[in-house]
Amino acid sequence: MNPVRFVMIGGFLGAGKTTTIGRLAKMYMARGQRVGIVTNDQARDLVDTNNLRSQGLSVQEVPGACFCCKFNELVDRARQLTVGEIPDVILAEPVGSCTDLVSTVVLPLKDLHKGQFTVAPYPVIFKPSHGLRILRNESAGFSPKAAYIFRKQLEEADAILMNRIDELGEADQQELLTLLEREYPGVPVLPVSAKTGTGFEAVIDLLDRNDRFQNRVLDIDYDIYAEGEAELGWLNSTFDINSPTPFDLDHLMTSLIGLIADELKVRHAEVAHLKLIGLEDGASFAVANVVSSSGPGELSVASKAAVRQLNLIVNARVATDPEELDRLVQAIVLGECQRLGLTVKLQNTQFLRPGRPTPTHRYPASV
Ligand SMILES: Nc1nc2c(ncn2[C@@H]2O[C@H](COP(=O)(O)OP(=O)(O)O)[C@@H](O)[C@H]2O)c(=O)[nH]1
Ligand SMILES: [Mg+2]
Repeated sequence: MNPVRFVMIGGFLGAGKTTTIGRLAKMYMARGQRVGIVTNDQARDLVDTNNLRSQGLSVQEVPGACFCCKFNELVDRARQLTVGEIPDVILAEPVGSCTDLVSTVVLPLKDLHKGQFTVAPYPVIFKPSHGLRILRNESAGFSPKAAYIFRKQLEEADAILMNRIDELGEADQQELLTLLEREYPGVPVLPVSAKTGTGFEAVIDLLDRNDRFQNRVLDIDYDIYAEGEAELGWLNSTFDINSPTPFDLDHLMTSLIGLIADELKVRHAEVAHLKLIGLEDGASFAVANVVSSSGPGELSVASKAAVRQLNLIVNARVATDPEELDRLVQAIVLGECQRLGLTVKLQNTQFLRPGRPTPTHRYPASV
């Protein structure tokens, strides 16, 4: 068996990793390659997994902690994708608040599993909404400890994908290029839009390269990293929604994301990423996102469907107490469904402050 290409796409919460992975998967498939995907977060029922599976992609999930702390499970999941039809490429999405991934994932994979995988260069997606403020040394809405993670992620990148250029003005793009060049000298910056596909030929070319990469082992303070992680409360809730008559799925998703985002704004709780997926039994689905408190909620995947039954999943990372976040989300979902005459039942909810990362391996230098 030929080694499988392992492509990990890094970047902060809400930077555009899942959108990028969906797009890359289709590009690889268009050139005749088979693709498998591994997603990762603190628990099960991930919006991203459901989103990518709903696009017809083959996805395995590593829940419970980040790839670095679940390295063996990452390798197992990647191997599971090779049962049956062996993929040519595995696309992996780490948790958006995780860093030090070169040392804890890329280098161990290259060293311990070199017969099975060849590891592509490691690109990190730059998120302009928080990133512009962080690079200008302004407050991004959360503490400097979470901003520390944001900076460290970029510091270990083989290339920086400057995302959302579809909505960045010329002046902001220029300023960002200057700031990134100053902060991360010598690191290639690729302007892209995961939404429109602009710049993605260059991303594929980069990922195909086999020259010497993955040398950027971080000098990192795990105390600050752990405190930054813990600052961003984590919530995962699922609801069953039913109605005797069909209701407009996109309308419900748009109103829920708006209501939750507005309430968080009132409480000055900065959103790193808030995402909802509404799934009708194996048929229609819609996805809604908010990626910062300064931006609007958006329906990123519209279903254009009227449904009677819905499984709603809410995943959130917000700079606030996770228990309060849980109460707030439940109150809004229950209240809005009641207002619309829908029956709603909470299926499952989990909330936490992520604990200190304890990587399975940590390689101090390039292998
Ligand atoms: N306008 C625009 N929106 C984008 C782009 N890339 C991602 N998004 C949106 O940003 C949000 C978060 O994207 P996602 O891929 O889930 O981010 P992740 O948390 O890094 O996986 C979604 O609403 C996407 O539709 C882009 O290039 N342009
Ligand atoms: Mg994602």
